[in-house]
Amino acid sequence: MKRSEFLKLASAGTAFLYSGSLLSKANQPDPELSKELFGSAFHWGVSTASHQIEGAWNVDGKGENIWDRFEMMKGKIKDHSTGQIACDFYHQFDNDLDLLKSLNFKDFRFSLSWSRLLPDGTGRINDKGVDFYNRVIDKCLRIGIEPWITLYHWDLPQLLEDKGGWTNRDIIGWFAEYTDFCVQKFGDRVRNWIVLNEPAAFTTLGYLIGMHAPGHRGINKFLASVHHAMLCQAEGGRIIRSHLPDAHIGTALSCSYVEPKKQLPRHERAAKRIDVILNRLYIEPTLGMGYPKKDLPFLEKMERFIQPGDEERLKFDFDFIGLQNYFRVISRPGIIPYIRATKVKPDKEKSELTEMGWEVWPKGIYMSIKQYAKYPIKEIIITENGAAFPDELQGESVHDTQRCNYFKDYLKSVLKAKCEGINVTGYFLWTFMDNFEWSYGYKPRFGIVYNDFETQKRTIKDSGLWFRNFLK
Ligand code: GBH
Repeated sequence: MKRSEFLKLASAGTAFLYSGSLLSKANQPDPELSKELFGSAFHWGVSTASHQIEGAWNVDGKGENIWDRFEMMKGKIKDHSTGQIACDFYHQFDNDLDLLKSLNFKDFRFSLSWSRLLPDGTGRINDKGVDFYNRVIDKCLRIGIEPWITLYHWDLPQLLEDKGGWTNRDIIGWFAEYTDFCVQKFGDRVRNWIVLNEPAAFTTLGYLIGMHAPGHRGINKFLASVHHAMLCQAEGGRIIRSHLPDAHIGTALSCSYVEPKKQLPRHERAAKRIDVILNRLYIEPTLGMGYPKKDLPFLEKMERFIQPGDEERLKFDFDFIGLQNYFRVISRPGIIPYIRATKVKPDKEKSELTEMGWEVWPKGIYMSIKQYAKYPIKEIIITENGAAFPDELQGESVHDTQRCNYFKDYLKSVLKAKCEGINVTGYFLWTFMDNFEWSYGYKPRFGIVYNDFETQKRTIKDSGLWFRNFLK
């Protein structure tokens, strides 16, 4: 029997055996894990993003964003869905935050929708948008949950995209205005700020391969968007710091540990190039190391977007770096233009894969933490980690055995890095409830809470129950 079939059968078997009982086996405490082992100051949270949960896309004065537009184009979203309603968090947040509290989480990461606050991207203010986030923040504080704001999680106002979006250097000014505005409105109550979410993803997927909004393809668009995103990353940090000297400021980077398929120089060089494009490109300029051109020569083309003084402007001394880990990448030499390397597809006979086709490999998060810990980073926080599996709602339960095991194994791996002395200070899982998974629509479910998108009924999955118990 193939391992993947075995795992499916095994999890179905477990679900069957334990259905009806409150705690399924996977939901039992793990003897090797306790929250105390992570220390009493450790942050335990969930991560979310505005466009994936809020819905209310054209309600109360919100402006159009690039995803609202992209979703209307034919064939962009796998199940032809949109984020127009999503989890309707805009109207349900009060109950949702109570639910989060009941699961014993103390930290909530969410992003602000730029076009809900400034519908045109700059200038005109939407007071109802400000009210909404005020209510979310105040609710968090009232029930003892610490809010963590992400300024940009991919939903650029469409009017700014019409002017070139991330490819237009003016975005430094637009983003500065937006950041300044948010900090002035919410900085009296919010201490934790994350400037960007995964610049690697929104530049690569949005401007190089066109799989995400705004759907562009091209090397120059990509390089321009990277440089401008890196300038905004640092500029955002500076603006927050200037208003809030005591703020806890970070940015969230996707990280994938990259390995060569074979121990051959050609393979090793290919792996190095992939490592640049997935990891190093987004952290090294921030640390004042410049762009890693030596290991990926086509980055020389970035030169045309660089202006005098940019090297300094790219730097910012973040309090923490958010690491988001989902999979490792095994690479070999290949024909992808410029990068001349390719990712090797994980073998589903040999490894467990998630619904996204991502390999479950808990050691990967440990390897990534180790890799980033070599840089002079003060504090590492896992700002996302999680998995989609084909969940089934059975009455009032979802026996997501695979997800329970996933979290336990990844947490052990995070703990290992922490025990080796690396300053990992928090873990935010992806994600609170099933939501709009970008170009995949609603099929992949990443939540520890199941959402019925017809009725907006939330059901705590076994993984949610496991966390409730673990965080007690
Ligand atoms: C996160 O992206 C997102 O922050 C979140 O919104 C999303 O719902 C969640 O994960 C689940 O997908 O190799 O060119 O694709 C994680 C997925 C992993 C996508 C790293 C981009 C690197 C660039 N990202 N990947 S590329």
